[in-house]
Amino acid sequence: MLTGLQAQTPLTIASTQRTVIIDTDAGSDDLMAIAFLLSRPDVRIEAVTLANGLAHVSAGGRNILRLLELAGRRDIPVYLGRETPLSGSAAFPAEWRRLADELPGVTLPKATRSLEHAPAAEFLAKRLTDATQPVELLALGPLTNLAEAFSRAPQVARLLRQLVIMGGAVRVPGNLGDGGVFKTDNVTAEWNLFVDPSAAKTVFSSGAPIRLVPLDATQRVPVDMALLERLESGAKTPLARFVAQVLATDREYIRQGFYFAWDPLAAVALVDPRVASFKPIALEISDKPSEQGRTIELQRRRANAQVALNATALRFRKIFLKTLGIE
Ligand code: AGV
Ligand code: CA
Repeated sequence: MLTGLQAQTPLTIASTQRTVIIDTDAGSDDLMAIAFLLSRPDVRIEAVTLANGLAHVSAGGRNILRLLELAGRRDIPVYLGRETPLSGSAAFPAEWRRLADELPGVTLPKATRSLEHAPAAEFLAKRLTDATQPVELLALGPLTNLAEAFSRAPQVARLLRQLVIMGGAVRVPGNLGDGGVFKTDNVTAEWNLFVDPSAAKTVFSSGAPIRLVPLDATQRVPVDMALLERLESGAKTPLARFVAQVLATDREYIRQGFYFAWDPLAAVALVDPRVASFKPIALEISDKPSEQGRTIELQRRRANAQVALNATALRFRKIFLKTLGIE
């Protein structure tokens, strides 16, 4: 039975729908975040851009095309970014990249269309210049494409309605050593900002209205076996079944306690910031080799980001599962 509110939804969609561009490195939790946003009637995804990170951009782009095919959204264009960071040669572990490229055990339809020809940064710089159509940006991987777009057209950063970023570790340790896969002495950086620290520097000094979802918040929202099992048994829609399958590719990390709702939490925070508590903070990105990509808190400086220092796992699960139609 429809409640009064649900019955009215079609009337309210047009006026309250937000326009979002997603920049992603197409890891398993990126795909969960995108499936979540594809399931929200209050969100209009305008485009997806691929950043070099977990997946290689071309493999990630193909996977996104297939996810959009599954969702019946062949109208959303997909653009590829460059294949390397703006500087340095940091990269995610090869095994993680293979999982993201190949998505073993995930069934998706074939794509019936192609990627766009324009590079991601060119599309972003052009699109964001149009101030009459304000847009929100959700960044789920290294910030390479955004930095490139902001360097091409510096004015566009301030034209953004909101820039939600998953990345950084402000008052908690970094996650480069999680699971012992990557050997490093850097205990302060988070992966996304570590992979392209100069891009992160550019974005954090761009003047964009940043809402940051760092490890401080995501570490409060672990994905455990119970959540995976609930998704596996409760999924009734194609997108929910996809989320269960894609999450299962990381079953081992979930079992070991190294898997968090990183990008899904950022996606939920974009539509409902009450899932976390945000505080204005002035942040700078370190490029010292021993702490490359670290988010450093500056005192007595004007805040350049609203930073989530906490999050509510219960609220996250409720919104995420409900949107995917899981009781
Ligand atoms: O640091 C968080 C970022 C998120 O954007 N990623 C995963 C999310 O896409 C890196 C990461 C940390 N631990 C990982 C990661 C793991 N065990 N497997 C894959 N990626
Ligand atoms: Ca990601």
